[in-house]
Amino acid sequence: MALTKDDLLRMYHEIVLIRRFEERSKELYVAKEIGGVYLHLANGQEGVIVGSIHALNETDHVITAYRDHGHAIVRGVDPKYVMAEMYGKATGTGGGKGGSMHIASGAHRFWGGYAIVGAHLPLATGIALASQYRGDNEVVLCFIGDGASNNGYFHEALNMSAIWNLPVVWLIENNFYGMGTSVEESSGNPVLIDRAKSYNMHAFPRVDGQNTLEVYDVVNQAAEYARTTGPVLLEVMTYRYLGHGVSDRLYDSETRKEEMSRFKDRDPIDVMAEHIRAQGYPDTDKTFKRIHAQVEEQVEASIEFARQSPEPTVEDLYRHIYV
Ligand SMILES: Cc1ncc(C[n+]2csc(CCOP(=O)(O)OP(=O)(O)O)c2C)c(N)n1
Ligand SMILES: [Mg+2]
Repeated sequence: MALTKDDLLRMYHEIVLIRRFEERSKELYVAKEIGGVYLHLANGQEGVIVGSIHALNETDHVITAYRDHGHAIVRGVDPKYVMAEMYGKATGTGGGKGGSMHIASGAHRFWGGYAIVGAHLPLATGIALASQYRGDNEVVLCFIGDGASNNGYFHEALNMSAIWNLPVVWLIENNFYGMGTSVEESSGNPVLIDRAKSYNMHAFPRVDGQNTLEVYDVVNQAAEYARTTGPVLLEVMTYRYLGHGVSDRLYDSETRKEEMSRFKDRDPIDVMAEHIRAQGYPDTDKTFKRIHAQVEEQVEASIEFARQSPEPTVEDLYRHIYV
């Protein structure tokens, strides 16, 4: 499907929004306004989130790990509810009980936000099985860290999806590291896309994650394949500009400096801006300026909303539990 001018500007807006939302979250976490043992940001990886989720239908499903703020926002959750969740407030997506790693919204078919590495992969298989069983033609987009691809869940979930021809797009977000361990150090074969062969699963060549539109295009094809034929594996190459979590330092070896500058030279915001400029729309720079100003307002409003929101009550502690 060809993207319109509005689509392109909306994607640009979302990339900038996630970047700014997370930059401000980092400041608020360091200032201890946002609590929790971890805060994982996707700085540098926004193009993967925006490009892939835009390729889905509204009725499709998204599930991911703990680096999850952007996924919720692109799925349509108002950033203020994401921010309120990070503040542990009653107005947050999980009533303040989940925090940063557990953003979810069933209404948006965004199923979270999981902290146990790889544990959401079997859930993706289950969501896809339900879709197939009901015959409602919905696809599941499941994000997988490169580190998570070495976890047992990966094998079990992908294998089952292959056996049952389930409608899943398995998307490995290869940001080169799981915490501080590189893919080369942790993987017998560091070309992760090769794993599709183990399951006789369809795969596409590696995707450039800094190019939002390339991600969009490939996920579009992959979702179509999943909808009509069966599961598919993607490996999207990207890079995180910060440490694993906000409290972790980034080891500044020569290798990392080289990788970082190579990826920062092709930052997803710049690559998208260049693409939009190349369309020759009138007043593009003015439009960008307006978008950045809107983002600033949106992010500050979300912080204000979170600050003003009530804390969960003691009674809330007893809600949404089994026993
Ligand atoms: C089962 C399990 N083992 C270990 C951890 C600790 N841990 C948290 S994140 C992480 C790295 C995962 O890396 P990756 O899958 O590449 O995702 P990224 O952080 O790069 O997005 C590890 C080992 C965990 N949460 N769960
Ligand atoms: Mg990783």
